[in-house]
Amino acid sequence: MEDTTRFKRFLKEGNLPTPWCPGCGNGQILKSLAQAFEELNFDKHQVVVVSGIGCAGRSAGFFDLDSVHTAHGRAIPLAEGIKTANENLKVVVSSGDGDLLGIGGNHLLHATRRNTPITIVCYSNEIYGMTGGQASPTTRLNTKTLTTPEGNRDAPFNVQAIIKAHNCFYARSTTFHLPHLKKCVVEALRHPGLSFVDVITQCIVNNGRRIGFKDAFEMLMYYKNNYKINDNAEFLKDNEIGITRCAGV
Ligand SMILES: Cc1ncc(C[n+]2csc(CCOP(=O)(O)OP(=O)(O)O)c2C)c(N)n1
Ligand SMILES: [Mg+2]
Repeated sequence: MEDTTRFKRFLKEGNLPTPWCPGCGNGQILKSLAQAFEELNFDKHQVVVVSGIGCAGRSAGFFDLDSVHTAHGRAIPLAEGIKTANENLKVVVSSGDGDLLGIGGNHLLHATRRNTPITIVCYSNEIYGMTGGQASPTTRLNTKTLTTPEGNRDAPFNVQAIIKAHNCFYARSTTFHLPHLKKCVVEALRHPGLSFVDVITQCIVNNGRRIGFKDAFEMLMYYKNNYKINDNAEFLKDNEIGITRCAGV
């Protein structure tokens, strides 16, 4: 019988529980990453995980691998440096939307331009979670946050368009669609160039409650009902999750 617990070899179980709030989706993403490493039968010495700052930024410390918890917004250039120094490593960035698209946004642009062969997993809770729920680059239009009490007036970043502008790999999933999320990470890790997995995840404490969700379960049910899987699209619609096609790869 298949041993479904083998993914745990990639995690520091002794450090659990994580500091994340009850109901937070980050643990599911952490687990999906470890499961994807296991599915690809990675050697522990072959993988490095890099995080920036924020709730999601704490994720690197829970991997029983070489990992770095670096400065805010600097996970991508650090990962590129590691990859440049040792191209045999699988270098995975595991960090938040604010970290990767806000403060580190410029690095993301240039990493896609270079198509550096790293995998970036973005914990997209649509706010700056750790600091209390300020608007982030992924906050939706008209959404109330700590810094936009009357609703966000700015449209969110079109992350997909940015990644695909340089023909890098883009996939999107949610913390409700766990088998799909793992599949996205596995395919991203198999991709020969830069790959980006956009994971929509619930922050009930600093986002969900403010926008009317009673608990994390309601947010997950919203993901279930709102998102349809499309794994064969050139470009995903707003209500779709999936693995997009990459020309020539
Ligand atoms: C240079 C710098 N600026 C600001 C901060 C404050 N800060 C800490 S965490 C954080 C938000 C991180 O948001 P995100 O990357 O979305 O992660 P989340 O907490 O939502 O998982 C900010 C602004 C910091 N630590 N360093
Ligand atoms: Mg965030």
